[in-house]
Amino acid sequence: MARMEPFASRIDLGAGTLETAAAIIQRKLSDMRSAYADEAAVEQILAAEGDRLIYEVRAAGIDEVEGHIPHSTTVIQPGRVGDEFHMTKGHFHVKRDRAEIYLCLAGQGQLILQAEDGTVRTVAMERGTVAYVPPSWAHRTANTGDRPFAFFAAWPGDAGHDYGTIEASGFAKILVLRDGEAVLVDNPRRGGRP
Ligand code: PAN
Ligand code: ZN
Repeated sequence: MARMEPFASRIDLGAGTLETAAAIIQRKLSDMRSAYADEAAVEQILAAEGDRLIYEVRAAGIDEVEGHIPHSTTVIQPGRVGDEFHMTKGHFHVKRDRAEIYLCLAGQGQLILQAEDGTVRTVAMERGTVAYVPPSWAHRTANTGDRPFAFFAAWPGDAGHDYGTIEASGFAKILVLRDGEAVLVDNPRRGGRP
């Protein structure tokens, strides 16, 4: 591996964002149409109000190769699509045995994890929560609050990101607002995606 100069970044601890980022990725509702269970709600939002920013990832720009520890911040805007909370696309790591660490910096949300056999778990996150994504769990985060939900993430450089598995079948469960509470319910579209 080529020698790399040491460096430091700054995180705005109020907003929970990397102030200087080598790469910024914005995910809008139109980028993740198939991620939400309520297809009609997606189309209704796009028609009525146009596109919507769901989340932004700011990455430090570390090479995604073995030995490095890439890291980033993610900010998910508050809101819902139908009754499903705004969330990230979610992914497995290509190398399934690569873990990850999340540190919540702002807002409130849930980390939703799914094992290969479809088992789903959630971990509540608020400022100061360090959440561990163990090897072999797909992971996504959802904003369950009314402010932006932000967290720092660091993962092994050779983990890789497999979005296709989740895009194809979705998570077995979705996080929705029911009677004022965030609850996990069966995904009505699981396995039945076009
Ligand atoms: C995170 C995620 C980030 C955005 O840095 O990449 O929160 O979520 P998606 O990648 O699912 O769009 C991470 O888990 N990296 O491995
Ligand atoms: Zn990951």
